[in-house]
Amino acid sequence: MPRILVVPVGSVPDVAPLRALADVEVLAPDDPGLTGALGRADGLVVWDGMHPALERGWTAADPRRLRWVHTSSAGPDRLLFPALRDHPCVLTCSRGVLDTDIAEYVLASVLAVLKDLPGTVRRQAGHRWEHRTTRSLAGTRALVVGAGSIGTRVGQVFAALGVAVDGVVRTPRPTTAPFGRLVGPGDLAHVAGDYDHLLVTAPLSEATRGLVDARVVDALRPGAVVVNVGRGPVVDEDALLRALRAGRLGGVVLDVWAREPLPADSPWWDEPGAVVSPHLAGDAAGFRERLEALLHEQVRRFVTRAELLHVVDKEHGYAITPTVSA
Ligand code: OXD
Repeated sequence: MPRILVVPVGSVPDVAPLRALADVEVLAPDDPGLTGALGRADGLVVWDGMHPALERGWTAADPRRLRWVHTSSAGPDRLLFPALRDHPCVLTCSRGVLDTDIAEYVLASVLAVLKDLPGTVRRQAGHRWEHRTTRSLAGTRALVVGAGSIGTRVGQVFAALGVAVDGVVRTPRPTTAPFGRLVGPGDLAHVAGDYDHLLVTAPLSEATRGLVDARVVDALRPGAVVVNVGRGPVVDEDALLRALRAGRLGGVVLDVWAREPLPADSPWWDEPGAVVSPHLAGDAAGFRERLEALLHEQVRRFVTRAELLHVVDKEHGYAITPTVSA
């Protein structure tokens, strides 16, 4: 039976169904036995986060033995440290599981800003009945930065409500629904001003780090809404804060941050035009069970040498299709 090491960094997955298929060892990331266990593992599952001990202990991962690493995260960036990138193992991630919930969260974020729900809640706290005019979603334009699996779902949800949706993609490809137009990252600063909403869903890689920079932020149209559910370092948070404070943006909702948890002294906490969201966009009730179901399917495939799902292109930092076996 293959040996699978499961390292729960946050929550602990239910591994009971896996025990019939593999010899499963569950070890906390700070367990002194971690390095030894890595050395005898054929497969490694990193659950709910990433821990520096894994990178430190990585020299023990036997390139002739360890064939597969899986992360419960949708975005694999935290596991793409140089030694794992160079290791021959196949890396898979939990692509697709959270897409619909993340899309709903992005929609809720934009609607909350357009309909000024935070303002209404603030007035309610002061028992103030104040009529205002709000903004419509239908008829607006959205640019989705990162038109992958999450971005496409976001695009579908917005398009269904009458929003014209375009996307930014690294590799040029023919435009298909829900996108009306797909542009490359180099065009972002030129086109950003054409949109009412900038919706960032991109994974973190060398190509996307800092992609939404000060030039892009400065190009946004007055009243634009910015939402980030991709990765914090994809956007220049300082440039966003400056634009928000200058009254140039309609609102900013950030679910992911350059530093998580957001430090207690971050100026964002007290920013009235911002929603500080603690990296939970996709975590609707039942999400852990859905991630476990994918894990069970992956282990079944690994053990039977079938093709694994959601294999990560280690160079570019996101999941690719087609599938491969390990
Ligand atoms: C992520 C996740 O990758 O929450 O951000 O899975």
